[in-house]
Order: sequence, then C-alpha cells, then structure tokens
Amino acid sequence: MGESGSRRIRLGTREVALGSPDLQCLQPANHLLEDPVALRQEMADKGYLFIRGLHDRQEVLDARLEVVKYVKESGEEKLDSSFPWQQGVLDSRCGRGCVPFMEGKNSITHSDAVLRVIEGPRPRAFFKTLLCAEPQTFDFKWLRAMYNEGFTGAHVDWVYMSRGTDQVYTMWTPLGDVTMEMGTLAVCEGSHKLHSFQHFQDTYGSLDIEEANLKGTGWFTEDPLEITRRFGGQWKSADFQAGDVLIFTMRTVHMSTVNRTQFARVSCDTRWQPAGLPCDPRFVGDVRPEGPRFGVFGKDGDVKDVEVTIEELKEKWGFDQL
Ligand SMILES: O=C(O)CCC(=O)C(=O)O
Repeated sequence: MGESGSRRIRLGTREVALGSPDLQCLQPANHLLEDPVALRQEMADKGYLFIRGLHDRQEVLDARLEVVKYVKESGEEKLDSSFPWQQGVLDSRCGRGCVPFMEGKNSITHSDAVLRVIEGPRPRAFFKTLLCAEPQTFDFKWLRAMYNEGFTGAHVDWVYMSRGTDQVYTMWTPLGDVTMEMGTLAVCEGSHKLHSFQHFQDTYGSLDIEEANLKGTGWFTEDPLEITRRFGGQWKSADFQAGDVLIFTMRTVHMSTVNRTQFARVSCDTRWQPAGLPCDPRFVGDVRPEGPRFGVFGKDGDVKDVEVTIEELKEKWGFDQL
C-alpha cells in the first residue's frame, strides 16, 4: 500500500492525512548501520532509529505464530473460528479485557520463538554498536496483542522506568507485517530535545508515575495534535514489515495508530541499556508476576486511596486546556 496521497490514518483520537503536517512517513536509517558515529548522531538528532529488517523475517513470523497459538489456547472465544487460527483474527467480541495480558516474564515472553527474535544475536549486536558497550536487556518484556479499536496514547517511557540509568532504549518490534491501519508505533520527531518540549520534559516527562500514584494509563494525552500544537515536533510512522524495528530514547514522545482491523496486532517492546549500569529493579530478576499495570491495560485499573489524575497534574503544571 502506498504511504501518502489521500490515505487517512487514525492516530489516537484523531484521523489525520498521511503526508500532511499531522503525519509524515518514517525514513529508515539502514544506510547508517556501518557508521556507528552517524547512527548515534541520528538518534541524538531525531530521538529514534527506524531500521528495516533488523530481525530475521522468518523468525519474526514464527514468533507471531507462537503468540497467536498462545492467544487461541487462552480461551475459546478469543479467535474468530471462521478463519484459520494462524491468521490471528480476533473474535469481534474480543477486545480489551479479553485478549490475554502477556506483559512480564512468562511462558510466552520467554518462549524460544519469541526470545530468539527479541534477544537474539541480531539486536544484541546492534545494541552493542549503538551503546558502545556490552548490552543488557530487561527480563520484563512488553508483549502485546492489540485488539480492534485499541491504541496507545502519547507518552514517554521515562515515566514508567526511571529507577535505573537514563541510558535505556526501547526497541519496538511488530511480530508480523503491520500496516498503519493495524496499529503501528508513531514517534514525535524532536520531542526528546526541542527547547519547546522543555517544560513538558521537566514536568510530565520527569514523573515516576508509580511513585506519584497516577491513576490510569500514564499517557499525557490520547490526542496527537495536543502534543504538536502545544510543543511542536513531527509525528511519523510507517507500514512495518516483519523484521523492522523502531528504537527510541526514554524521552521520545510516542503513541500508536488505531488497530482498525480484526487482526491481533502483536508486538513486543524490549528495553536495552549498557550492562553494568543500574537497572530499574522492577524489570530485572524476579519481576512481579504482572508488573505495574499501566498503558492500555491501566484503563480499568483499581482506584487506590491516594491517586492523582493526569488532568489534575496538567493543571498544576500550567498546561491549560487547548
Ligand atoms: O505497542 C504499543 O501500542 C505501544 C508501545 C509503547 O508505547 C510502550 O510500551 O512504550
């Protein structure tokens, strides 16, 4: 499918035109792979690296099959039985709360097929080059099946994992071919360093949402244009093929497009940092069975005694309603 013209994409709560100022296409950084200095400079400049074919395509497709099998076996009503299960078509009644929660360290995140991709020699070699150090990855894996109409709102990862070093990078790996209509990751280019994001980064971006008792997802907003209209930057996404990855900093604002299909959009976030630097203890070793439940799975979270909402915090930080 072409990546411009009149193609309209749902990015969070907005429908935007691809190729317009609201949403541009990501450009791969593969031409920099042989030049580590330029690769690091690109990350420093843009806040992300889009690499096509970092993983082996067949290994990614094998991992997808393993995850879809896990979803199928987690309950009869999960997949639409009028399609071959291998296609991973979710039953129309199977949305949030029905697809199994797979984040953490469990039999599917640590199955051979999944680990072969997300912790395999290819990403390991890549991060050794990028970090200029022996790389280490968190034991906790953010493996997900995104359902029809599901999406992730705009946030930075620092709010979830700031208790170790800040030299952590997220590698977002879609397991399968994923078009923008199926829910791809989008990054706001420049958001990690533009001066116009300074107050955002000093307030929301520096929050430890668990410590702050933030209620819900941890997202700043579900509206991508709230980010660009307030602070600038440029939203970018792409159609991903099995093997492609998007790697970005803890301070890069990102979100996802909406999954408008019945296909389970399977993806995994793997976090990498230089070995030997402090790690966020929540995500290494004996991680809590399900870990902190934020993001898309935090929407129905239990209300605790002392909680604050993102709206209350935004008011306190002086982010007026747009
Ligand atoms: O997979 C997604 O929809 C979002 C991933 C993400 O933003 C994250 O885990 O930080």
